Amino acid sequence: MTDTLTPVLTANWADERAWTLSAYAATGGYEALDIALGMAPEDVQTAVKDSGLRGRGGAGFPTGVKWGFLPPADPENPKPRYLVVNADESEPGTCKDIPLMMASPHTLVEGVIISSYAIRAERAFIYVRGEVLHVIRRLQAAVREAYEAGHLGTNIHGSGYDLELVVHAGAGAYICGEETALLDSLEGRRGQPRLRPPFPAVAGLYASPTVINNAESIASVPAIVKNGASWFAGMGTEKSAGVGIFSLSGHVKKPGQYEAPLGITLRKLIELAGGVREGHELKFWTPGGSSTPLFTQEHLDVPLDFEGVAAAGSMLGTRALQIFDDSVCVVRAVLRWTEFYKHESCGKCTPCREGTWWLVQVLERLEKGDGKPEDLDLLLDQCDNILGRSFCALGDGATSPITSSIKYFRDEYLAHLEQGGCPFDPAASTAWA
Ligand code: L3W
Ligand code: SF4
Repeated sequence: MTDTLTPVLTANWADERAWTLSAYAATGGYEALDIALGMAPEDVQTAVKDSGLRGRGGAGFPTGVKWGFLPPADPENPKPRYLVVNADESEPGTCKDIPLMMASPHTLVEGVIISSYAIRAERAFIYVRGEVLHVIRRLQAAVREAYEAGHLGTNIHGSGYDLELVVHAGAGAYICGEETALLDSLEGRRGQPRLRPPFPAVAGLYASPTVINNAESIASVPAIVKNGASWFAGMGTEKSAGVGIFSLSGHVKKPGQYEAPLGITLRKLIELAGGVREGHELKFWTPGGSSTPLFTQEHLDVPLDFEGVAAAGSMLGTRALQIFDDSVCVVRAVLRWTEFYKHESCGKCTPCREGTWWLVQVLERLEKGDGKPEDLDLLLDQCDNILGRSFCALGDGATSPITSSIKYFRDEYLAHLEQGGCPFDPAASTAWA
């Protein structure tokens, strides 16, 4: 594992015209498509599988393995196959797919074409969150350019392969980033999670076999095809191959996206980001967005790969590294996240719909100075009634910041009780929000 930056997806972001087809083509764009179209679809699948690429949307499921779950075509009951890109980026702190699509939309479009070819899909969708109008426009422009250049449509590059690609704007609900809620939304219904199994690979969009992958996962495919599976597998760690975009936000001097091999540490990333802001120390951070248990100073050297983070008690998630220094009240930060989960709960299941409401009530009264001695136990009990009892990962995720913050900062919760409210200077404490 090397711990230096390795720009692959971010290589051309400094070029302010990198989003145009001409700039993309000038740096070898769409050459991977030619290579892929010269291969059998199964061989492209094998290359992605051998590369070790794992889903970049949070769960880290092996991409090539997921593609392999599509059932074989049934001549008795022919069904279309779909590729759906989950670009509904909305996990708090996660800010990698949006800059990727803004800076280099053709990387994603080329990834969509190659991946669709690999799974023999003739229709693909990019589902983008509706609030990011600038991203939607940029993607639509890129798709238009790709059609005009013959990279999309019928008989792509004279190969006989046809693909239609639609950019679809969601309506701004966090739950639509959950893959089955996304599919419901794409079908025109209110986005709520479906029971799995069947997984989308078997019965997804319009009940047809569907591969759904995160935007960064699909955008990684052209470089894998071009440079080879072993090139990608040779970076990162044995089980968490390749490079990924780490998003640093909050109290670092140079927040932004840092593309590095999986397995890099936060200590190194903070160094690259210029350090924690002057006069302060790191207090806590999220390894993969607010749905992943918090880490502290003691986790600075945890390797940021799927196994390393799990062994230390959290999840790599979306590599959304939100950095909080010692000016921040952890109870207040956790309350803000919990308000988010309460607001975004889709309401389908009781533990999450009712539980997130109750969590906010208790955290709010602690922060305001109306807490009761039994509130810490009550919070943990509420979390216990949500975790593992919710219909989807949103409910589980809502408990992560609470249980982990009580584990590492119990004294700070107790100080709220003893001092009749937040012991922090509210101005400093809210500086990050
Ligand atoms: C066929 C099987 N397919 C699993 C597929 C499944 C899915 C993928 C992973 O949640 C997590 C969540 C967030 N046959 C299969 C199968 N699959 N078994 O593999 O599935 P799963 O259930 O492990 O995860 P998920 O439902 O995709 C993702 C966490 O990531 N997260 C991310 C949040 C990110 C955003 C965002 O803004 N982008 O919301 C952060 O931690 O909480 O735990 O495709 O179909 N037998
Ligand atoms: Fe909806 Fe929350 Fe239940 Fe998920 S856990 S189905 S978001 S109510």
